[in-house]
Amino acid sequence: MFIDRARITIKAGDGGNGITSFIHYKGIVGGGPDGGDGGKGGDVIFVADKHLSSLVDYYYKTKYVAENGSPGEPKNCFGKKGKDLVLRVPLGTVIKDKETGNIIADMFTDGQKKVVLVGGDGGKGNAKFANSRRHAPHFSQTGEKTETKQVLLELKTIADVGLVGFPNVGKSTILSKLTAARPKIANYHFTTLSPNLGVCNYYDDQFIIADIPGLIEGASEGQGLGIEFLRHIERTRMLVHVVDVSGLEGRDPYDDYLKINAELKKYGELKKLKQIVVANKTDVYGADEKFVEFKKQIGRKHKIVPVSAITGEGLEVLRKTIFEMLSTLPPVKPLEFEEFNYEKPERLGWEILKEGETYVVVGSLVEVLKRNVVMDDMHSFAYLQKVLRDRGIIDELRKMGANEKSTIIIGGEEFEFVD
Ligand SMILES: Nc1nc2c(ncn2[C@@H]2O[C@H](COP(=O)(O)OP(=O)(O)OP(=O)(O)O)[C@@H](O)[C@H]2O)c(=O)[nH]1
Ligand SMILES: [Mg+2]
Repeated sequence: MFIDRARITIKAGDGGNGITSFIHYKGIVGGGPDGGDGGKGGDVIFVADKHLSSLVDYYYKTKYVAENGSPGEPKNCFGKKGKDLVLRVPLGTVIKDKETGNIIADMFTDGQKKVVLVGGDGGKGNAKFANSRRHAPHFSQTGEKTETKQVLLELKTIADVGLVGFPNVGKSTILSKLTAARPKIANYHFTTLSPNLGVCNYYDDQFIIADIPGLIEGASEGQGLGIEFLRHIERTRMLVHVVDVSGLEGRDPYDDYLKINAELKKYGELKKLKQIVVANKTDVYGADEKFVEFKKQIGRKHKIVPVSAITGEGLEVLRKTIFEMLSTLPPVKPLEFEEFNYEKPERLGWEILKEGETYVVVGSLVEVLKRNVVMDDMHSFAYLQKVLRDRGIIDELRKMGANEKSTIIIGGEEFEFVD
């Protein structure tokens, strides 16, 4: 199954908790704190891999969680770091934040790496909280918790040349003759159901050709399979527009040519691409006359190359014509976008919510305090008061009218306001 879009849930590992522990040897009483820090959680990293061609793995499995860091250990031992989670995606995969649609990365070159989510920091063990006044801290910090995110993966094939045309005109046959690709070929419409890529050699050079399902009138509005796949030729450098000049299907080549171009124009981006028109199936009886007329109708609008994909006639001219046009065009470029990165939650922000005489302090600072402070430890509580003072929270409470009768709630604990 060809899957070129997926929505997955990812989460970096949580940081491991720091622990509270004291040196404990036979015969030693009241040893100092020796609780180690927790390990950092694993990151979620995307890597572009040229050996992959679809996002099918992400269709079947949609939840990806990196390993958590391990808790710290006594004797000042650090907890183990959580393993990073590496997600491999085909070249051309665009990673977007589901919520905002912002682009996080365009996985354009083989081996390209992008750390999309960073693992949580490990919490500090109680050994880290000891100082000259606080010899035996009975508290340690819990590890940083990470958030779950949803990302969209969208494959936008990277190729130099896109093959377009009505169904059954011989696009896949041409690909199979110019490259080593072996797409399915058959005498009915919509044989090709997903893009095929092939590498075409031209002396020492190479270029990549993408064959997509046939387009029909209304493709740009969603008719047939078209719209799903036009995306795959959006970032090609030029198009090879294949037209059947045999008249085998009773259609008029020039009419087909106009219709396909009208669809490309409606799709937007594609109309800017240069194109070579290929008049295919010239081996069929009567095709010669049709070709002469078709060529007249096209005039000087586009270069036109007559070929028979079946007999191979004209294919070397086509190869050369494509190469010559490509050498005048700029290389395929990654998307231009403002890179979006998930921020770690702002660690020290706060806000005071007031309801009657109750003041609730919220924000990430509170989360950090909750992790750092053990309310019934005297030293720890003194630390809390100091932070509240230093961060201007006490001043702000006063400004908002807090007094002895007020209740202050911080991280679920109630306090009286003592100025
Ligand atoms: N006589 C003749 N038949 C051809 C030629 N090229 C392709 N065909 C035949 O046309 C039919 C369609 O060829 P495909 O290559 O599958 O066409 P396609 O454009 O990829 O078709 P879809 O994938 O359905 O859009 C097959 O039966 C081919 O053998 C040609 O040059 N001459
Ligand atoms: Mg085909």
